[in-house]
Amino acid sequence: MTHVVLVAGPWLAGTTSLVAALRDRMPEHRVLEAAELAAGEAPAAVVFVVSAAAPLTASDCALLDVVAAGTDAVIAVVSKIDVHRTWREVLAADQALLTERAARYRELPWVGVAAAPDLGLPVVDDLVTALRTVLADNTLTRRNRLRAKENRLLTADGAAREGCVAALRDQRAAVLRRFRLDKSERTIAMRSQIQQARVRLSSFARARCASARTELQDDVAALTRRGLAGFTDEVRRRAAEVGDDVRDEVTGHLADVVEQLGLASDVATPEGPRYEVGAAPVRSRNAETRLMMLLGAGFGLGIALTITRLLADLAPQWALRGAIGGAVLGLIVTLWVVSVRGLLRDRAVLDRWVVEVTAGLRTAMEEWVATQVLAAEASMGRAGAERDAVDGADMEDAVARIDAEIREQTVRRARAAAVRDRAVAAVRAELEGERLRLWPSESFL
Ligand SMILES: Nc1nc2c(ncn2[C@@H]2O[C@H](COP(=O)(O)OP(=O)(O)OP(=O)(O)O)[C@@H](O)[C@H]2O)c(=O)[nH]1
Ligand SMILES: [Mg+2]
Repeated sequence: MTHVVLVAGPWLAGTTSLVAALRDRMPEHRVLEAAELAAGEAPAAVVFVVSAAAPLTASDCALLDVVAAGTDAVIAVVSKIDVHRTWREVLAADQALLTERAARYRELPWVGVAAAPDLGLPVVDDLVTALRTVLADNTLTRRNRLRAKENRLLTADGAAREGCVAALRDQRAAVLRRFRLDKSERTIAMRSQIQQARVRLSSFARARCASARTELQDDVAALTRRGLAGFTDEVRRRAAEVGDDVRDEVTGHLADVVEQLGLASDVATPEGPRYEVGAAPVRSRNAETRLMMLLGAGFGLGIALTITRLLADLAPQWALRGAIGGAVLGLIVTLWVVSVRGLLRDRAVLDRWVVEVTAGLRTAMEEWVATQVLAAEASMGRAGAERDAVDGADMEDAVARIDAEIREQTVRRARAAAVRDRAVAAVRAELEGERLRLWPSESFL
């Protein structure tokens, strides 16, 4: 009967060489390396190869556990005995190590081989003999089946539940991580939005004040004497307009930010910023005005005299009328010069005043914007904290649910483990029975 023999061992143990040698000597069986074993295919016997160069390491033992998990017939092999003269000591040390590890390894048959010696033919006779004995044993199939069953009992159920608990733990960690991440992401987003709003809104306020100043200066440049009286009201109206615009922009933008951040905070529409514009400076009748009048009068007198003299020379019969006309014209010119000069002076005064007023307006607007942004920040901070609290409660609920499930799984696992232990004990008892039949004097499970 053809059996599948698995040859496995740690790195560079000499597995491939031994497989070649065994295939040569036992063509009636399929000798495979671990990688050649089809999924789900169970070997009838396992040859575990370790080099005679050094004793087994912990990872080598773990490898043996894995390859021998579903097969009861295992033969341990120390390889390269042609070059390692101390192979018997190494074999004894390995044997002692495995005896410590598990009861089932206590009676493991050990042989030394040299599958690819530097000189001469392969030395695998002992192994071939041992393998043939093991494979010829009529309890082999049953023992392997029982060992596989024990392995399934030990791993399948436990692995499934372990997987389930591990998934729950992952889920729990993910919930916590998401909450922390969301929270810090939101905090960062809020800070950045508030900073942007601060910059944007104060620059809007500045720009709006600058445009108001330009407009008012244009108005001043075109101001007539009649318009002078109403100019203060015009400036007040414009200042109020600027205040309204700034308020609309600020409330609109802050509401957008609140919406973008998905906060429940309602930034209440505030009272718009108000800036008290004082009365325009009155025209003062000071020395400058008097000087202006004097100069105007001089200019007018000059014109009057010139006209009078001109007419007296050219048409003496018109001299009297010319003198009267000249005097009238001189008077008119005097009044005109004085009034125009006065208007220009008033405009210059008002221009300076407009600059002062808009500078004050700008400061007031900037202060108001800063206060609003600060208030909005505080209110959003509160709303954010409330939302975090709600999210935190949700997160705690989710974590508590997962914890409860983990507890439930653990209890279920403990119950299943108890059931499984009884089943494994039964399988082991059966296996021991088989072995006692094979080697009546020993008991070693
Ligand atoms: N002297 C001597 N060298 C051997 C013997 N068996 C294998 N070697 C040498 O040990 C090295 C590894 O042999 P492999 O058979 O490839 O070992 P392996 O376990 O398949 O190695 P990996 O697949 O690479 O892990 C090679 O250089 C072999 O020539 C032996 O019995 N005696
Ligand atoms: Mg190999």
